[in-house]
Amino acid sequence: MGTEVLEITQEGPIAILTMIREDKRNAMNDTLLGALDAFFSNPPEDVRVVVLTGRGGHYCAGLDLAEHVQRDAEGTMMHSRSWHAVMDRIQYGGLPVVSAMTGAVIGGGLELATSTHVRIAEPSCLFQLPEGRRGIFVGGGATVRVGRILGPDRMTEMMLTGRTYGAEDAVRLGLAHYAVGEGEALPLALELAGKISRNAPVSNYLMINAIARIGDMSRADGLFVESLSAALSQTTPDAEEGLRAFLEKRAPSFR
Ligand code: 1HE
Repeated sequence: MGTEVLEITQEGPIAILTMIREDKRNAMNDTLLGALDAFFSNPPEDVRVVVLTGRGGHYCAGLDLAEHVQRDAEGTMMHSRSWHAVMDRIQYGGLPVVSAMTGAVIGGGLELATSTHVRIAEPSCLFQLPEGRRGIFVGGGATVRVGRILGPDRMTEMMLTGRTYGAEDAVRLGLAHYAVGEGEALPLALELAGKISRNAPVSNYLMINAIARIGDMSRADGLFVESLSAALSQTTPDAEEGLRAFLEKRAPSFR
């Protein structure tokens, strides 16, 4: 499985997607974006969780700047919208995604990371939004995703100064959830992906869809959608199995 820019392997219910443009620090060109889109548009049926990582010591160095300069305004807008579509598919497509990050998590790389649900950072990680230094602006969803994690004020300062955050800062700020030692991101990602894969699929679906969407709603609307989500999950056969398994002191067996 996979393409020349994205290696795809599978270990049981876990798909491992590795970006392999290492000579370009995994910069995101249209081919790589298309390969991610193709996977998340039509994932194998037996995949429950995805681990996303980059080869060569870097997660993703952002937009491939060599391709960017060739677009006019209309083309750039459409290109930005195509990023939004892919990042939305990753965030809301239904599969939990765990990012194992090293090195550059820069620009579009941070936009990609923040569309994934669990983020693990090694000491080499560099979190940066250097668009101002390149004379451009973010276009892959950062104002919404990074802005909501950091808050607009801190994101503005991050972009204005072009500062770099490391792994520990990233955890403190919410850009990552775990800071681990060198070489430990992928093993932890696989361990967490295993745990996530053993949850009921509908529960996972609601966690990655309902919570983020409720964050965009008023309090009253959010509480209403929470009740609907509870009704949906608690009336499935998996809920019956999950509750019975707990009472019978055994591991649940979900669909
Ligand atoms: C690239 C890219 C790229 C590396 N597009 N080619 N992103 C950036 O502004 C980040 C730009 N990159 C860097 O700051 C550095 O490359 C790194 C910190 C990631 C790595 O440094 P280093 O010293 O290990 O590698 P290098 O020598 O700088 O780069 C190695 C090669 O990768 C080199 O190509 P080569 O042909 O000379 O070997 C670089 O040109 C190439 N490379 N990064 C194209 N990004 C939807 S809007 C999103 C807007 C953005 O993402 S803006 C942020 C873009």
